[in-house]
Amino acid sequence: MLYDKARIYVQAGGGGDGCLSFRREAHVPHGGPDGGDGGHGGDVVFVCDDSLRDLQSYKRRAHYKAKRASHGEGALRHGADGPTLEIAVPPGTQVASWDGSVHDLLVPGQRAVVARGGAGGRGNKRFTTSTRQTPRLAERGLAGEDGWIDLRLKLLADVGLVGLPNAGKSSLLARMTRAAPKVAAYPFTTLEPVLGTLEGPERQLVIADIPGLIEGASEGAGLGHDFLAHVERTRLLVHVLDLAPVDGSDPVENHTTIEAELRAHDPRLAALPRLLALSKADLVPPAEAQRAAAQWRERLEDEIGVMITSSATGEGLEALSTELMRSLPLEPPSAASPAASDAPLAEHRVFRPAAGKGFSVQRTGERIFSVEGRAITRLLARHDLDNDEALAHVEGRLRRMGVISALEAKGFKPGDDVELAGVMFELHPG
Ligand SMILES: Nc1nc2c(ncn2[C@@H]2O[C@H](COP(=O)(O)OP(=O)(O)OP(=O)(O)O)[C@@H](O)[C@H]2O)c(=O)[nH]1
Ligand SMILES: [Mg+2]
Repeated sequence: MLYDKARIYVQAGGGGDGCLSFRREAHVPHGGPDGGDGGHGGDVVFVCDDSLRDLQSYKRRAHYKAKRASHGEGALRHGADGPTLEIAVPPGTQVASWDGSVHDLLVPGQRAVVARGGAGGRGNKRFTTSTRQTPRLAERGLAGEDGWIDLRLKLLADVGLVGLPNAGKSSLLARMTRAAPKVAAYPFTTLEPVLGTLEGPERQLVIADIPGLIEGASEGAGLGHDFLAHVERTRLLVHVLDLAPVDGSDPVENHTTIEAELRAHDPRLAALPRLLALSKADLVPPAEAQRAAAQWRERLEDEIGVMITSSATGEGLEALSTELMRSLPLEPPSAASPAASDAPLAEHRVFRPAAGKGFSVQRTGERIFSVEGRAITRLLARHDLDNDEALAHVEGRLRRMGVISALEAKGFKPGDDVELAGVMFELHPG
């Protein structure tokens, strides 16, 4: 079973608290503040690891937490940063974060930071000013970012085999490579993608065999839809078309069905170069196979290579291999594939803007106000509000941020209740 999807919860480490401390030495009468800063919390980072094949390990465990940082200490000792938590995923994994950002991890070693550790709090030494020589406040560390991550593995293959169920895709893969996919005389034999390696004289190509597609596959019918993602990153598709379907269906209609499903799934898939492999040629007289091939060449206006193949006799398989090697120029699979090129690599992706500065003020009742915003939340999270000096500092910050004047503009009077990021205060700005 190929585990190609997982959903996990990640949490970056919290920042360490800043330290409130004063120097004490026998022969120094008035020791100054010497509280060190807290460390930075550990980030959560996904790392592309080619020793992994699928997302199996993430089925069993869903929560991943980076360690928090150490707190600052006296004598200006800063807390140690929390270690980065690395989560290894196989090449081809797409990491979709709760905030909407998407990272494609294709190349071993490639990294994507998905959750940043919380900033450390500043120690009291940093709050020394000309008028405040003995600051009795220090900041608390901030919480790390957290949220749900959707992991989706999209196999990295050079060539994808597509076609109706029973068309002979797996038989082709089995004949051309050392892969041993299940082959049987009924539709939907293949239940999950299988990769095989085609050995060329100078290099190898990876071929992906996916479950058969049926009409409506792109909307979820049959098995194929989920697996179309696995051919998204190929550079060429081989459309396998049964020359003599046992169910008596018309190959022309069958061809149209598959092409329409590819388009409906993703226009980029439909835009991939294509070869048409007319399969099971041994089941029809050679002249008939030749005639069919000529008709297909005419129908496709020579835009797509048409080959006659038989996995039973081996006819045309050598030619197909040669054609695949010829039409796929040497380059690493996937990274530069047309289907994947729209999505920038993770390392080029800008993460997200730093803390917003904005806040909003509202009057919520008679002499009651509320102030919200990311900066407000961070400010409050940083301070111990039972500490008078810290509270005075917070009020000073609110004033400098323009929060107090915004409150006054809404009719605020000293002593009124103000809900700051969910906590109620009776505010007496000095
Ligand atoms: N005579 C003959 N039979 C073939 C050939 N290729 C495949 N078959 C038969 O066709 C049936 C289906 O072949 P598969 O390779 O399993 O087809 P598939 O496209 O992988 O089918 P799904 O996995 O169900 O989508 C099997 O019974 C094969 O033995 C061929 O070249 N000649
Ligand atoms: Mg199959």
